[in-house]
Amino acid sequence: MARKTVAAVLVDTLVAAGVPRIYGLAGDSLNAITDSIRARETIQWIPVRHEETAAFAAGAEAHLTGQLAVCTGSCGPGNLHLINGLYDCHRSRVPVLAIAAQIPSQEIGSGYFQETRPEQLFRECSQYCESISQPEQMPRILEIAIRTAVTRRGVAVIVLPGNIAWRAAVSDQPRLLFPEPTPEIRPSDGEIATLARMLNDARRITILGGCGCASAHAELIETAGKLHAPIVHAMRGKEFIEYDNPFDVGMTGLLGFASGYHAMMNCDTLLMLGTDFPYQQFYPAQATVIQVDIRGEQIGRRTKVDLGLVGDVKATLQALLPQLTAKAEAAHLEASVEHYRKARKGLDDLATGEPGHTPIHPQYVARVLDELAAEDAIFACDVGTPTIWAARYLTMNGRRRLLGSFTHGSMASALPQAIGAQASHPGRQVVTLSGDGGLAMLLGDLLSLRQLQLPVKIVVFNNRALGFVELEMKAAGLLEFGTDLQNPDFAALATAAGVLGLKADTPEQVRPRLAEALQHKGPALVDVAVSRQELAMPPSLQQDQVIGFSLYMIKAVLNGRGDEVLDLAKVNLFR
Ligand SMILES: Cc1cc2nc3c(=O)[nH]c(=O)nc-3n(C[C@H](O)[C@H](O)[C@H](O)COP(=O)(O)OP(=O)(O)OC[C@H]3O[C@@H](n4cnc5c(N)ncnc54)[C@H](O)[C@@H]3O)c2cc1C
Ligand SMILES: Cc1ncc(C[n+]2csc(CCOP(=O)(O)OP(=O)(O)O)c2C)c(N)n1
Repeated sequence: MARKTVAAVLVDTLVAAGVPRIYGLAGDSLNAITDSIRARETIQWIPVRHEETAAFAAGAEAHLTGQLAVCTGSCGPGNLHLINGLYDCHRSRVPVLAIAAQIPSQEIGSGYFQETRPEQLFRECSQYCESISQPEQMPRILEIAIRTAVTRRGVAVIVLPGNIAWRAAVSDQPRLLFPEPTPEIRPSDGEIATLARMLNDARRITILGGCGCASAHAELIETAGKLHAPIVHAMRGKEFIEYDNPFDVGMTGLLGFASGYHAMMNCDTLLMLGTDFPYQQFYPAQATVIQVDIRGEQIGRRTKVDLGLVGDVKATLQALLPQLTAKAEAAHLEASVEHYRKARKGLDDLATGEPGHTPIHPQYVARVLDELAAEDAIFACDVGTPTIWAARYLTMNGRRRLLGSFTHGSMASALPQAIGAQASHPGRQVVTLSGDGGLAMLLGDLLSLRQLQLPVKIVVFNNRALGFVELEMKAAGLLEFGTDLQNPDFAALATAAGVLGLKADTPEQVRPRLAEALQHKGPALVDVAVSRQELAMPPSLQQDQVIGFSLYMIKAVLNGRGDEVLDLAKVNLFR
């Protein structure tokens, strides 16, 4: 019997590791791999129009499932296109394997057609990045790559020359077929006792939770209940923390709620659980800070820390809870929750759509979408103002999910992430909140929705501008420049691409068009004409108050309400 090729062993190893599909774009140097996929029914090839889409899609799948997802690109420009999506996966710490095909091995070093150095290019956005230069390395190098991606939660890249992929393999089967290890990681007993003592002695505790709380909802709520602690969340924690949470006081940060900001600033002890919330200015200067993170190297990156503990949030809280004394006083919690109620109402009041009043408030679009979307919808929002609307108006319930390029902060993530979400979750409703700039950036993959029969719903917040950048320019006192977008009729464009294309130009059209799109069996796009200058500067503020205070201005402006400006200025600038 003929020996298997290296590519066949590669594909068999991925199948044995439970990989159901590979996102990519075919090319000569990938032929051995795509040919092996073609011959198998246990793994699917998902063709996209741009390799960046493949990487974002794999990242979305990995985030939603927690399992390894795979993308690939052909040699030179093909795999180079993966890089921005892979950076996003790397920064979001999702287990993704990228297969970077390489030029024929005998040509490496000669400046050959399409020659690049993937093992150097991808090193910075990966946990592991190695080349396979001879058949003897397969499947061992691939298995090390898989184990690294899974255990270190990140990107692994293998570089494989097309000619080596066609060679006869030496070993013909995967070697690592053990179940996924699930160790429990928590601080030592002595550290837990110290943590309990510090929390029992504190008076005004605020919890800042992030996506490290993903599997610890019950423990988090019980801890907050005992400590009478308001819970602020960082953006990537929203989907795991906000729901069924009587202690929720919203998000902090530039896009956050004033209540989240104040709950952090007014505490005497801040308990950070599974978060790497990046903005130093939003941490309290005087409070005692305790940080729990599964990775020791994350501790103390953003603020000074008085107690740093390495552990999984769930396991740590489980060990801690029996040692906590329930607090009697709840003034800090009550004030924070009341502030949140007011902040929430303030934002809800902005999300109106009076008939005949154009242009449409984007907040209204997001609120109606939130109402109409399925209880288990998967949302993907673009970087730009759609991030703001998603953070403020999408209600999480423990079943809904939220995807975005939150840490890498790349435009154009929503459509490709939606492709990965829909491919890996065929029965689920997948909806994007797309910027007009973001959608245009990877527009080619609109075509993939029809080709792959993925019923993704795209909602375009069409403000005819790079709106978020305009806002930043305004806040910095600059004149807007280079932010105009001359857009096509996105609905007509969608129709031409075989996608149901709808338009909403007035507030009264928003609900019926969104409903029609969500009910449509196939892919659909709703082009909504939203206002460009939604977050106007407050009229009561004089120019001289603004100069030099751009951070606080942007914070206040992004908070959505002018009246927050003076409030925040008082607290932050003049103390
Ligand atoms: C335009 C734009 C504006 C933004 N504005 C804001 C804003 O105003 N406010 C905001 O909050 N964010 C904002 N973000 C997002 C922000 O950049 C960060 O990505 C986000 O705040 C990080 O959330 P996180 O701490 O939950 O996740 P991460 O940064 O991913 O941190 C999670 C941490 O948890 C640890 N961890 C993982 N699993 C566990 C576990 N089981 N147990 C213990 N630890 C664990 C990890 O090691 C990591 O340190 C914005 C993003 C964009 C694109
Ligand atoms: C790839 C990339 N390029 C540029 C930026 C800088 N940037 C951040 S938001 C934004 C504007 C996004 O515009 P659009 O998608 O139209 O959304 P809007 O803010 O107008 O709603 C830009 C240019 C970025 N984050 N990523």
